[in-house]
Amino acid sequence: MSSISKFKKLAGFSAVAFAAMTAANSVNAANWRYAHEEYEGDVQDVYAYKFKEYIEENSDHTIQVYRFGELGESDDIMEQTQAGILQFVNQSPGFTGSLIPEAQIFFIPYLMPTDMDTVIEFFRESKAINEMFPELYAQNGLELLQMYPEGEMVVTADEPVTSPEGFNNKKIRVMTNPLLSETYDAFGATPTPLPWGEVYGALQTNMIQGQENPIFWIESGGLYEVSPNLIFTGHGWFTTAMMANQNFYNGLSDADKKLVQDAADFAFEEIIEHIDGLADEALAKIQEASDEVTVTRLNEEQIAAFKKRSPQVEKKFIEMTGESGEELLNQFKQDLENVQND
Ligand code: 6CS
Repeated sequence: MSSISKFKKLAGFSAVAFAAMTAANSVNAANWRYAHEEYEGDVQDVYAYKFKEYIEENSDHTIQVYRFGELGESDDIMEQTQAGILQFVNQSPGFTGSLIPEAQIFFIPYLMPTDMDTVIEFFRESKAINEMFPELYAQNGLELLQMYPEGEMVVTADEPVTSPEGFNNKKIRVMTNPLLSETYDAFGATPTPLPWGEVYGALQTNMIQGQENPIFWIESGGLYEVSPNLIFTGHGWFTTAMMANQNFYNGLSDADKKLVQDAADFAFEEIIEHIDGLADEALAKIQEASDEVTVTRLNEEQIAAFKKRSPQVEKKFIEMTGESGEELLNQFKQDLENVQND
């Protein structure tokens, strides 16, 4: 056989093999749907796009990301995930707390430290976060892939507040879990649970007089325009969680399960970098955009007056969650102690 015909035969074989390989890949390649609760460029969006980037660079699968409002409110995207319409969802414990009562642990005030490095180490090391929570989510058909912090909680109100008395007769919007209502009740306010989509309008029309959220969100959602007094109470961190429908996850090959886990870890590392300095940048943007904004940082004595109200919320948490909540709380405290003593 001449070398030309040998080459032709080889080329023909390669073309067939290549076509067969491509067909096999496209049979295995999936398009996975992933919804989160925020807008373009916000923390959950950055996480989702980093997850997508990893999956798409390391497999033939693709990820379709849906942002806030595209598929409804936070509770809607959770329902769609439990029903298997979506494969992945990012929902914060602020909403999941009504489904998984133990997830409300993040709303016991002054449980979490304010220092960011300690908080991040806690998320990395905590047995409560990395071993106990996945079991609780699994009981609800969810494969918990990552819990991560978004930023320190800051309260905004219609006037600067420095004491629990200052919150009297103020309706403060809370996410829709019962423990967070207990927290604001303990803080002296009238808690008002609302889904996110109603918050800006309710502040604008004075149906509510305040709310709490991390600074980046107060900036990106324009909340400072309608609730310009920022109060740093130091009482907690906004935490969120990314998960998969468990039937979908269990049906994946071992290689795809590893891919998903690795993508979740990759996105976590990226998000830790992303949130570093984010609050300061967002505060600077707010102060540049508005001269109505005030910033109040509570001093130790003022914080102590709020902190004094924390044990009653902790008691409520145990009442709401029973033995499993108490066990989780004990482990959570132990994990915090471990990272604080490092
Ligand atoms: O306050 C809320 O409801 C929203 N806050 C943040 C930071 N992310 C999503 C959530 O829906």
